[in-house]
Amino acid sequence: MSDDEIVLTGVSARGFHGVLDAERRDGQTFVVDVHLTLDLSRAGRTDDLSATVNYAEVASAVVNRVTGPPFDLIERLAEVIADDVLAFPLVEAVEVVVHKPEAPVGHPFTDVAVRVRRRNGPRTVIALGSNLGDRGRTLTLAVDALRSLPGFTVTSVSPIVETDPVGGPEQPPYLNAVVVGRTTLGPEALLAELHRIEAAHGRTREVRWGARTLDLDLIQFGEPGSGHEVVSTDDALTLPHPRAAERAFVLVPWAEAEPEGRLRVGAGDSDIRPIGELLARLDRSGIRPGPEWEQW
Ligand code: A4P
Ligand code: MG
Repeated sequence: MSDDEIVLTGVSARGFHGVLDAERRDGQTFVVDVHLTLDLSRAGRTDDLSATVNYAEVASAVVNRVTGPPFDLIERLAEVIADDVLAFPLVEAVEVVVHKPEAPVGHPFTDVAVRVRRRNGPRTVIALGSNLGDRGRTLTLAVDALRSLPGFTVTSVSPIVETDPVGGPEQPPYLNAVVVGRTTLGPEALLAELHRIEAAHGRTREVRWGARTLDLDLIQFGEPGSGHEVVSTDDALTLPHPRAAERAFVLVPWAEAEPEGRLRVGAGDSDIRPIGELLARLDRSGIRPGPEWEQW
């Protein structure tokens, strides 16, 4: 992890967090400090804003959370701010301190605060598919579930595409999408969470069709070629997903979510290919724009 930091302290705004009625009614001042860990050497060399994180945007994200829907606990407020900050590109880790200097403590005091430190884990690509039920709604709920999954930070969501079914028995067209995120969960734990989300959102009476209202596939775990990459031939979890490279319904939305994405197609270093290159060989005629995402 880098030794460099951006330090933003004393961001203050009025919020309505707390368990007491008076706190919810009257609000109070919250003060937030954020330490972002990221490699600043490229920004230092190039003087280019895109090589770093814009701290004004971080401050806006903090203020949006402080002034946004109220939580009971500042622990929760700190957690969601940490999640938001980890979603900025380049951020490796974050420390968030939320101060509540007007808290109802019942005694003279100067300040009370919580401090959380969170790290960004390996980059992970998840493909979503649905061809039964209210497909767009199901995909939206699945992305919602990923956004609120502890240990998983969504960094990019593709548009939805509608796709002709590939393989299997005759079945209706799919809606597909791709979510790119970072996770501190291990690959097996993440797959178990994906199965839980499928079960919670995907299993209704349509089971008789033998198809699923929601399919969540783990396409890639860890940046290929990096120390985080997981390669596995285990049937219970094959990584990268063995059929991803041939599937336009995965690669088209992935390329929209992460144009610079790369996928391993074999064991060697030269087998890590830009997804754009893989896509160029595929027939995309069965892929068309899908509906907009429903409101989050
Ligand atoms: N499994 C192993 N590796 C993985 C992985 N990387 N990600 C195991 C997810 N699961 C993995 O999967 C069966 C088992 O695969 C799991 O228990 C898991 O431990 P499943 O999701 O229960 O079953 P499935 O999805 O019906 O089977 P399968 O073989 O994964 O099907 P696919 O390949 O996902 O294909 N056409 C279009 N246009 N769009 C689609 O989304 N999807 C499919 C399903 C077919 N045609 C499609 C689409
Ligand atoms: Mg599957």
